[in-house]
Amino acid sequence: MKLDQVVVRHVSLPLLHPFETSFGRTTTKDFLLVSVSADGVTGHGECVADADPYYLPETNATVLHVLQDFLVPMAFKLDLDHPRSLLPALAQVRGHEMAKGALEMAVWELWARREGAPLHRVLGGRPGVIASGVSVGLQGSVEALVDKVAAEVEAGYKRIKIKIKPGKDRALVSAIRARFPSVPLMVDANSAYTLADTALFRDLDAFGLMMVEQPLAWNDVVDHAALQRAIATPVCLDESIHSADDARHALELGACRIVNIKAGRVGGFAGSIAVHDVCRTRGAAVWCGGMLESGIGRLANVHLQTLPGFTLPGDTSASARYYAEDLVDPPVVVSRDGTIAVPEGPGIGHEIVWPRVEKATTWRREWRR
Ligand code: OSB
Ligand code: MG
Repeated sequence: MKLDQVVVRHVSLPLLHPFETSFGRTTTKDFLLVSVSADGVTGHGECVADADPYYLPETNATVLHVLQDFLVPMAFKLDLDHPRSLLPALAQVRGHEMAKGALEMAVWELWARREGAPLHRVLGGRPGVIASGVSVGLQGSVEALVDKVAAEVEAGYKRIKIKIKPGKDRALVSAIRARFPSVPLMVDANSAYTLADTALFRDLDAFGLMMVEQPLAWNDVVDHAALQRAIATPVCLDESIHSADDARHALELGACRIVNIKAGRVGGFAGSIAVHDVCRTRGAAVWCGGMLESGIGRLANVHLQTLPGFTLPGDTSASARYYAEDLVDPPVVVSRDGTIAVPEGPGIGHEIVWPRVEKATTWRREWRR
């Protein structure tokens, strides 16, 4: 398969509620939507880069640059036998996993549509449902957070993740545990702490958390290994893992026991499958992270987490928690039992509502082979 055309749209969608983490507050989701065409069929991939480099170094601007000047010209030279061949063919470009991932996921989606198959089938997953969890951002007060968590527990979500940062940690966990002694609960620090905070994480051991996600620096595994040795709660890595080798190194060092897989952070679906396989072989659980995606990226996440190693509920929750109107129809919905149905239609499996995409598009670039 030779790609004929690549289109990149910059899409700006207002969030229903601001989402706050230790690295900042997001009120609008600004992302790049990559569309690839071959022989009259088009597939789509949602990029997970943000406008700013606060989560990881890539931004929408670096993604555009790397796609335009390197990845798209390289991809136009290929004759692909399968989407899994794309990521290795882009290896001359070091890093830039989010740029690679957006292009690569669009190619898998195109491939699935060509086959008339749902994405999960070409990825090697299964039909059915996936277990849904939520990520709750930092709130204005402890009471507001507990109320928010109560609403999500009530809605049926199978696990609750809360964001923490220095000064907003113990008290939040303690208040939630006082009200919900046994709800599956975890925290995500987005790299806000150092080894000097080891005592805090020892204290958190008392709350029976499922895991603590990325407590230390985004580019560190050595200190995470020291922290994991010092605490009972499993450490989960997010920001630190960009490839199967990163996962292997982290597990080898004892830096984590669980890995959060975001396809866009590991170069796309082939990278995700490779991280998944490394973890599965070594007995480490994985789950699927989220980046506040629109329905396009959200559905890609739904399909990905049907692979057998995704044994823990992920961060894929209902579209309605984020957007007044999603870009896909139907939107992603969560049942009363905390599950999401895996679509059976071709590709991501729900219709993309193009008038809504066009309305939210602020600029567009297009390249032809
Ligand atoms: O660290 O998992 C994270 C959102 C933006 C950036 C980083 C993260 C997150 C989330 C939200 O936790 C997950 C979601 O609901 O999409
Ligand atoms: Mg995280």
